[in-house]
Amino acid sequence: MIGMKKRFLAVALLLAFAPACDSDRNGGTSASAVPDDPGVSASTASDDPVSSASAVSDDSAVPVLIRLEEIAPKGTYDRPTGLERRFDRPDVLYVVEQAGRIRLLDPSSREATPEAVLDITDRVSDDGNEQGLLGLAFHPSRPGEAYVNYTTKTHTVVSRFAADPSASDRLDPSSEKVILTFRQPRANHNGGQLAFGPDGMLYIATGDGGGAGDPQGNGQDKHSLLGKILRIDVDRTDGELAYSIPGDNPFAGGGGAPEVYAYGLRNPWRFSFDPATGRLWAADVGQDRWEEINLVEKGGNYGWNVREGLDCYKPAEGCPSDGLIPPIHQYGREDGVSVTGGYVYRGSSIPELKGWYVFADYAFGTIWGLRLKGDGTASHRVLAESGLQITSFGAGSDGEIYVCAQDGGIFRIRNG
Ligand SMILES: [Ca+2]
Repeated sequence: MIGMKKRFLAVALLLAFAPACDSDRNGGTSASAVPDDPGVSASTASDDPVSSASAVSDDSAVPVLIRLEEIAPKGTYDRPTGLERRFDRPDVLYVVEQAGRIRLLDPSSREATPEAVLDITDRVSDDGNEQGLLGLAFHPSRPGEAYVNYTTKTHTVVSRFAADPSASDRLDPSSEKVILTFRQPRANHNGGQLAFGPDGMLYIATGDGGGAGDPQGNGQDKHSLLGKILRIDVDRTDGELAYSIPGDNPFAGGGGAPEVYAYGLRNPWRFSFDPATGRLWAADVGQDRWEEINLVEKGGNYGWNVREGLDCYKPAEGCPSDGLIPPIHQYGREDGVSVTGGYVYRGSSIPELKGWYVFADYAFGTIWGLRLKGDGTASHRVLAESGLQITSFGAGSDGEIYVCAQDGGIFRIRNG
């Protein structure tokens, strides 16, 4: 556990990294650790079979260190931003490329130029560092149906593509149906993750719209779609909408945008559902100090831009805490500058890692494991220093976790 003394060091590092904070999705942060605050409610923690089964008070049951098995060498993919799967094709994966392509990944055959499943580079803008094709989710029961999240120069677009009738492995670029689109005031902080939850709803991560410190206050604005995790039902339309609002969304009856599921987020860069517990884990990239891991609950307010991690942000002192859910974990500038969220490990090749949430720092390349303890707090440890710029993770149908590197390499986490 990192001590508070490191915060002094973090101040110096903060100065070094500060100019980068607003120009990319990197935010920064300093020190550590498990908060004294009630990070997660006891009821949330107690229904986790993993944490309750391993309710130990120390970290003696920590997993072994891991190694990264190269599945595709660098240069195979073009700036991957995600790695997804569809339920009817358990043996292959789909790599999302920032410029606007989706390519197959067959771990059993190392193709130098993997087949393109979809190419929408004609409508995706990746001019900005954080723009591009940022998310993909296949429908959980109609596998030929894909949902993507990308940016144009001015907007986020969430749309659906159908299978190519002449080649069911491919998606038909002419079949695009825009589901939801909204303006992005700046090029950065676009979120972009898509995932279907255990409830069959489509969850969408959006950033705060960019600009240092969330100048428009989007994170706390319940009526804005920015700085949120949204939840929509794509199986039903509603009047002009290409989707419908789940009846139990927090603001389905008013008080905010009905699509909002959770708010107070800055730039949630990758979220995932733990298939064993249904929990939604989200990493939120920090501004100047703290990178966060959050357990996201319906209607939850994760604090930005009132707070950055556990600290006050606006106002800098005396900020309120009522109703704000602190991160389950945060780390600071001496440990990294931009968190990349991952997955809870549910594979079988590393038994000691089962139930641990695996995540990384994009710039430092450190990969951590974090688990909930019986008391609802979290403990974490370094699993590997990868030396990679880790843009995203992915989980195979077997629960094994994959790593996407900025240089186009793909790796699988293996027992060290
Ligand atoms: Ca927060």
